[in-house]
Amino acid sequence: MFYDHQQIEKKWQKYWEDNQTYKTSNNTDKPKFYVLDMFPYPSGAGLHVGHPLGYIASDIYARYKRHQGFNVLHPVGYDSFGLPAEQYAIQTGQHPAITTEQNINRYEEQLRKIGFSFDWSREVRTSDASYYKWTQWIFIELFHSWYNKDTDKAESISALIQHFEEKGTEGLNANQNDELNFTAEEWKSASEMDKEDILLNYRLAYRAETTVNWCPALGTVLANDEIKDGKSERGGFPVFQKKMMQWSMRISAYSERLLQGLKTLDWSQPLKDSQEYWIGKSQGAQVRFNVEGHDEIVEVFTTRPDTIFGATFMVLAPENPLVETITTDAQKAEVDTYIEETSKKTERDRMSDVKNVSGAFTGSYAINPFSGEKMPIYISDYVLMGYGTGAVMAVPAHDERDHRFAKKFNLEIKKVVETEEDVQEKSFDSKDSVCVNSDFLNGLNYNDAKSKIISEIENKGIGHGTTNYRQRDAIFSRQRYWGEPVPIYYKDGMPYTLPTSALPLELPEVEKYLPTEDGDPPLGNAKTFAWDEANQKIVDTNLIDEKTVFPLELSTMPGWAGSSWYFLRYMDPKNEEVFTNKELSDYWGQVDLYIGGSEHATGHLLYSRFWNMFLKDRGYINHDEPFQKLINQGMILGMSAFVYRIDGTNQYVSKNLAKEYTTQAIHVDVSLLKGTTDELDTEAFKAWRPDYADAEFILEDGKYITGREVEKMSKSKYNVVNPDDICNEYGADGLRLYEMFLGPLEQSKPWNTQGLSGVYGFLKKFWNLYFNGENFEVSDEEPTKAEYKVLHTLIKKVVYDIENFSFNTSVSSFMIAVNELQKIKCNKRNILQPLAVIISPYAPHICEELWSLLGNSESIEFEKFPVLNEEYLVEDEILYPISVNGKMKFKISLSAQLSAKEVEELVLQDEKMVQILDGKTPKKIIVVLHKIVNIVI
Ligand code: ANZ
Repeated sequence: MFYDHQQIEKKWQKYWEDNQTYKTSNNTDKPKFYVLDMFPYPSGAGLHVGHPLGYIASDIYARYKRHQGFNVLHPVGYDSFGLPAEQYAIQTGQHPAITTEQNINRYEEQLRKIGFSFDWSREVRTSDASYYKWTQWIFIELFHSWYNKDTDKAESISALIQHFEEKGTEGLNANQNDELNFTAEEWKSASEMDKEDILLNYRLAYRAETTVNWCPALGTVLANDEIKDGKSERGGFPVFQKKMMQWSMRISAYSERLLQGLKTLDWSQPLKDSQEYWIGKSQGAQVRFNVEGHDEIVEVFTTRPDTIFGATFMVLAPENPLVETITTDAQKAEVDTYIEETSKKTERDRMSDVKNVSGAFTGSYAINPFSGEKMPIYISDYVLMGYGTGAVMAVPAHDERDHRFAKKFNLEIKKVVETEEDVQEKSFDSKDSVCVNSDFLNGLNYNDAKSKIISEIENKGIGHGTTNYRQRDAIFSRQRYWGEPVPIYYKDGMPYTLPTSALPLELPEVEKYLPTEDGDPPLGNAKTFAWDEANQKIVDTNLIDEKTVFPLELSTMPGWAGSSWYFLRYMDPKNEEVFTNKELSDYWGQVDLYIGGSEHATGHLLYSRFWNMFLKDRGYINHDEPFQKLINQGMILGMSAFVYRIDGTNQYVSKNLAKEYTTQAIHVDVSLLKGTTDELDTEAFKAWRPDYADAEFILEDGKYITGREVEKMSKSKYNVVNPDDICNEYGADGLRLYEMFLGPLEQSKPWNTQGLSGVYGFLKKFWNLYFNGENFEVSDEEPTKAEYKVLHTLIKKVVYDIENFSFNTSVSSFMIAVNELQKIKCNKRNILQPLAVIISPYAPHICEELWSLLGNSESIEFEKFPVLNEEYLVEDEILYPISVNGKMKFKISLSAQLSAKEVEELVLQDEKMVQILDGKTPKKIIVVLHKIVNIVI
């Protein structure tokens, strides 16, 4: 019977939509299971076959869990704010909302074609006002919270105010920007402005001066990856490091919890390692050094306080505010020039450039509190202002960067030899270092020496032991248009949150998506974007009078805001009263399985864990960690194709002749190849682009053969394969099976269209099991043991595979089972009916069709997954090979229930054996039960 995949798939996709088959109920007594995909950014290019890989895996798992009797939440949505739509708007004037809508429609159409069991009714879009209303609400909550280190959680800012009113800062243990000290009286007599200023020091969403990459020509702050060699990637304009008032998120308050939480998660070790590295916990000490002739002190953070005897100079970050006060007149010019140079480098450049040591002397000296010696104070860009205290004590004999610096500036190098490790440790250049021996730490191992020196530092009152985290607070403002407006207005320059009743603060219309002439972000172009405090509404910008009408914040939120909590919104996507009802978030709880790309290892997965912990602290949800199990799917690689242009001509030479010329390899679109071969359709190539219209070709055997290479699948490499084309030709079921069949989920693997026909052949064979010629025909006869064995072997294998996320091996088992059933001509209902259920998570359309042909009126989705009966797997008969003097002579089938003795007897009675023995008595008989019988005569 003809397997008409197109008609079948269309029919079932319509059925699922009409019957809302995958709509998830919140009211059920079934246990819950939450399967989530990292939601896509809908780009203009649409999906290629690499995108659905993870979605197919999670869909199989979701369907499997439904068959197992779980209430499965398997939603989809769009991360729809972001740069590409805005960039396009700048070029074309097209409103990003329009492009975004078009892209989403295209994505939805493509996703629906693949037959995912998403509950479409729960779809969210981060750029919808009904969604970002709650992103803004969370921002407001963060603004009104602080981190209490004693209770180890975020608390309401009103609790902090109460503390100030009662005790000032006494007994306060908070996460903050600057250490402040004041009494309750001082707090009470402070002005409202001063109070607000103080509170900003503690808020979890706060405004502070931070160093950013500023590009004056583009009028915007750029992210590190938008800069190449100190210039903007777009336009090549110079970029400077600049201090700007920016919104930040106090994620650093959560560093320890983010670290500890990892232990409770079922994530891969490399993923945990990268989070751990990013958080970067290090234990050491903060030590204060006096500066000769100044009242100022230099405070350093060191992980090796035990090396303080070998500290011979100090290095400050060029941005350290102390630099200005301690630099002598004689050194001022040199120091200023150096600071100016540093401002052109990004932090990343500063960290990665370890070869070129540079710096300047301030002219001042610090005093080593242990040796009493003078230490010249330098500035250098290898010391970063944002880490530790922005200053280091340099120990050139023990630290590589300090060593390079000492060599360059001809500074003293002293090796400290007191601990066992020190003796073993290789010095960078032992010849150039003087050894100092401190009796104080003599003979101690590294850890003991470290604790001893820390207590001594504390005794001397010059510092204390401390833990530092590399993770910084996250900058939250973007000078962009296409993002969530920050719900803040300014009164006398001080930020205030909008009342939640004013939410959503809608993104205003603007004429231009570029910064204003005054250098304000694009929202500065909006005509109606001011807050009327008296009337509690958004009004015309011209009305700003700083009395009752105030300016609103003009920057927008970063891309990660909306994606940091979307998994909670899916639980209750339409709720207008709250971001998600508490009972529902209790019911759905953690995401049980989260699948997505490894590129989100440190960004999204840290920010969303942080927001989730915060919402837990404030009592809105009940679980600390959002994602219990996480799998990173591998990448699908494309097979790029190349033509070889002879330099300076428009002549193209076929691959195997190219060595004879000087050529340049140029990507060609893989759709220009003939069928599934490497041969270029030269006419199609000429028509591809005007540049190639009069291309000439040097052929081999009358053909132009392209070069092929495996690369990341990407539109820019012209190697993308569109899933729509595959669905048309082989069906969504073919695509789904094939993507899984390609290899283990977590590995990267090349896409090779040739393998598709094999999978399609399997589907046809599977289909035909249920047909006799043109007629659907299954028999109600009881299956044989052999038939049951095929079925139950498959159940055992597939259950194991799915539960271990080994989807590729299930596909091979399907093929084996279908081949065997075909061989034994099985058409029994009791085999074929459960078979359809087993295959349905992978190939849902064909299985629904067969299920309905089998006479069922409900969707196959609600059928229980077949249960394994081990009895069918017990072997009845064993086919024993009989080996005589090491040679296999014949085989004999015997009951598996027989003992070794019984097997021996039956073998000896066998007619063939009697002939071989020819009256002799065997010297030895060895029966390996269920395997083989060895006889020596
Ligand atoms: C003396 C010393 C001796 C150091 C030694 C290391 C080795 P992690 O592990 O990353 O925390 N450091 C401190 N603040 C810095 C800053 N703002 N910019 C650049 N470097 C900074 O590294 C901490 C170590 O890095 C500190 O310990 C300090 O150098 C340096 F044999 O102090 B150490």
